[in-house]
Amino acid sequence: MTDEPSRNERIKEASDYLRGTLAEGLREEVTGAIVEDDQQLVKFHGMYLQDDRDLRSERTRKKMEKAFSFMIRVRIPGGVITTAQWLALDHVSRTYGNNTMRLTTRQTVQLHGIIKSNLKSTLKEIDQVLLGSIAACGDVNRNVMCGANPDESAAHAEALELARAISDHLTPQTPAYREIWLDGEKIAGREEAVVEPIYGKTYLPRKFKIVVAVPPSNDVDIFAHDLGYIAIRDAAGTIAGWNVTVGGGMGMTHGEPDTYPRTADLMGFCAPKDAVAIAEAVVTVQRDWGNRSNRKHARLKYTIEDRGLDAFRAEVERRAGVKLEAAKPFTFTSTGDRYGWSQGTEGRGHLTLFVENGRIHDVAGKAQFAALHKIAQINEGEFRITANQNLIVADVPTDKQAEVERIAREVGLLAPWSGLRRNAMACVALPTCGLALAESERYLPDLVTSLDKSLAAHGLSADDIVIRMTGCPNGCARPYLAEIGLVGKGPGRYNLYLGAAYDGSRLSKLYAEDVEDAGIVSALDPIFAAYASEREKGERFGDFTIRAGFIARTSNGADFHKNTGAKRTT
Ligand code: SRM
Ligand code: SF4
Repeated sequence: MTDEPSRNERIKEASDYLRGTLAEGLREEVTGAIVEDDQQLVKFHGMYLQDDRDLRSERTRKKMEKAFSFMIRVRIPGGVITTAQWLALDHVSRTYGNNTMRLTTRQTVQLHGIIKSNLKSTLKEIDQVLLGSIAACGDVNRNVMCGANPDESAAHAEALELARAISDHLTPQTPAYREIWLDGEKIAGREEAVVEPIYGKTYLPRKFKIVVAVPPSNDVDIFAHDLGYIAIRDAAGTIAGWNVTVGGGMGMTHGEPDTYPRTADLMGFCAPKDAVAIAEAVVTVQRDWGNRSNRKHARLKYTIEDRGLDAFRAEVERRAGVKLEAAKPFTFTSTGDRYGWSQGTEGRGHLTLFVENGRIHDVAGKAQFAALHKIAQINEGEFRITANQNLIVADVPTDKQAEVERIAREVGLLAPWSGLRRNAMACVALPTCGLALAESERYLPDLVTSLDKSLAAHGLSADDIVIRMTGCPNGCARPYLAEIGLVGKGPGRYNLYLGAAYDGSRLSKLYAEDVEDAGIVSALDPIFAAYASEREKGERFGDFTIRAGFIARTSNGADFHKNTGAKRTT
């Protein structure tokens, strides 16, 4: 392995703080695409060049260029968006996009299908409601997540404040976004220390993800992220400080065992006043210590594996000028959302809706896009996007609650009864994701219907079991933290993972390889049967699969690929 900087490092270095030739490429009318180096840079501006993979072979046959368009990912710290902002995104999706909005596993909205010539108009409209897409993707800190748990209103407010403060502090400072997309004046020739005081010219070695969790809910899946904060409350219920976690991540590559998912380590406890300084220090240590030659080994999780947690903590403490205390006790109970109404403050209510795999569109009998448009008009408050791709209509006054509920119910946005579907999540995959090896979002709903039949036969329909699917091993729906994880291997084929913890604290392990549709149901059916008859009181499905001998326990990342222990087959 060479220590030469990777190609992406050279692109960043030469980009003049993320400008590259994007402005020129936008003016180029002979193609709907942009040049290769700019395809990497545009990610830092929150966009991906994609093509409709359903149309690829037809267009190749007709000797046409691929059906190129862009995906724009908006930056929404904590997933909290005003209904006015929602309506603006709704409008740009209908005007420039593909008439859908996609809630993501990082509490943001993605708009797909925007052609090159409409990018600037789209981003200008988004800017008018004080939203943007800078750093929603790329080698920088991404959208900062915050537990959406509607039952914890007071703590949620403090957690959201921290998420927003960290997000603001770590937003890239380059004027490139404003110049290119919003026709801002070109500001050139400033010193690096002024342009990007935290990131410098080459930004981070890889993407970086931060979350804030409010126990007992682990709805943000804190252990899947580079950096996390767990709210620790005092006797009065206010936040006394934060446990800090580092080194989580999901991505891996099939057949490459030195790539693996990893759950974050607890690094210590910090006072509220030090939380942002700790974030900056963690980011700059990773900036300087992270691997810049091999992008498959460039996430913080590998830096921590390579250098050790103690050395990493010492360097963070030195840079932040803060001595971390020992982590405080906390308990997480689940990673799921709490559907239905929750009581807010001042008589207002929060309604958590079920949005299957985060896809909001109007299909026959289920005009969910239109319904949410109506709800956003009625409720002049906020929407909160959850890390499970769902939506909370927040702060609904008493006199509007019945109407909001009626509209949501009519289009199937209230939570389904099946415990599996309530806890299901799938990544986007085909047709837009260029990395997908198999279907995910378009397939999981049908698979859940088949699995529900099997669960019903064993009397398990109402049991909460977490299932997640991705179209490739990158892990965008965090499948290795699901009690049932399905990861695309090739068209119609999936690897089946079992044994993760319901509270999101333990990874799963590979149970069966290359399984197809009916094979998934027949692999799981005997395990459901055994769970129904042998489980102990309150025992979760993931824990049961380990105790009953179906799968070995994974202790952490490096252990993920080791298949230790006997496997019970029926
Ligand atoms: Fe992701 C790449 C979609 C959350 C790990 N992810 C992609 C791309 C951009 C494909 C690409 O690079 O060309 C996908 C675009 C699909 C499309 O057509 O829209 C994509 N990721 C998504 C979303 C939309 C999935 C979803 O269904 O909601 C999520 C958007 C999050 C956001 O709003 O910011 C999304 N991605 C995640 C998560 C989960 C999370 O962040 O909590 C992970 C695992 C956690 C982690 O980062 O370790 C994740 N995405 C990846 C990876 C693997 C990274 C790695 O360390 O190996 C890639 C590929 C890469 O970076 O090379 C990737
Ligand atoms: Fe695409 Fe793979 Fe992410 Fe799914 S997990 S959205 S297939 S990159």
